Amino acid sequence: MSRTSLSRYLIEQQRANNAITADLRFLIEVVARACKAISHTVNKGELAGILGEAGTGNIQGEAQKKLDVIANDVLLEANEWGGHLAAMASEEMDHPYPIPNSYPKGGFLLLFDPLDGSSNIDINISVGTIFSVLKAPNGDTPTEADFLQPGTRQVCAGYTLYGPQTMLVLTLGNGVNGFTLDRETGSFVLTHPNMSIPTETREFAINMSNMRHWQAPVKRYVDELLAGKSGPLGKDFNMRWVASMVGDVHRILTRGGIFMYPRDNREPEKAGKLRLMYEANPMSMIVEQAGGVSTNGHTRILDIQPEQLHQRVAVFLGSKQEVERVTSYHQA
Ligand code: P6P
Repeated sequence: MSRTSLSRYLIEQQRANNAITADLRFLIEVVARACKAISHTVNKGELAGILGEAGTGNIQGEAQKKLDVIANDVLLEANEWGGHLAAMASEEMDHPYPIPNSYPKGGFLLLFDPLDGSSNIDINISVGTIFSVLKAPNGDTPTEADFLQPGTRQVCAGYTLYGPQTMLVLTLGNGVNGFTLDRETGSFVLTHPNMSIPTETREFAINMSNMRHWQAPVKRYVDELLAGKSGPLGKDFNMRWVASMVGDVHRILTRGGIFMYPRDNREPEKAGKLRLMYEANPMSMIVEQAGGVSTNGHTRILDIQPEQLHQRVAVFLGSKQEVERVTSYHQA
């Protein structure tokens, strides 16, 4: 039997479940096409002279890689003309990008981290694109304030992982499905239907080099993980850290685990390293739709009312049992 393409999956979702409108289907297909182009460019690497620094910085104060800028431009150019968006926002742009007046405007806002994990590009480790879709306000050109909607208002979220396979993982709010890019046909094909995160796990992901900067609840929890079978958790744990959130989240979606990027005392004024609007919120929607849990140590991430477009947040996400455990330690 032939596999289901992304296009067929989206048409069936629109027709059978009214899960999406024709405009949202078109938006997702345009984003998927842009991710194919990014995948092609990422795979060229130094052959195209696109590794290394761009010589510019973003609002996060981070040096931009050439591929950060290229991926951002690919997503802008692919999405600005279609008439399905009112504006876009990106980790790589200080302010939202309004759809030019020369194009029709639509009813959605698209937010993205165009190339997450870009510090891995030059060492040929997996990177990815993360995207989130919100409804746009009626009428005028959206302001930054129009983007500041809690994660529960997302109509769709997904990521594309540029790894040994290029995979697009998507949720429309009714489960999580994974599509693998078939380079011979150029189609994303449904290969991982109804992805689900096991409630329990023996694997954790955190950057251990920051241990001396953690706050007490995180130190307590990680000490218990490291204590293994003879410790209070009564089992041994393994550790992984890809340093690409997309890679760590995909592993957790595939076999369970807990991913942690807590706030720490290096920059106590910052809530954490990861960004709420285009990293934590889309990943939290995906994780919850796959049966997992995602908090900032205190509250459900999707319930957080954003105050700034590029605000940061602490992230604990993945297998329900472990995320609830470390979250409970923050209440103690
Ligand atoms: P560190 C990539 O830069 C990123 O934003 C996430 O994708 C990743 O999980 C994290 O930062 C890695 O941070 O401090 O380990 O380099």
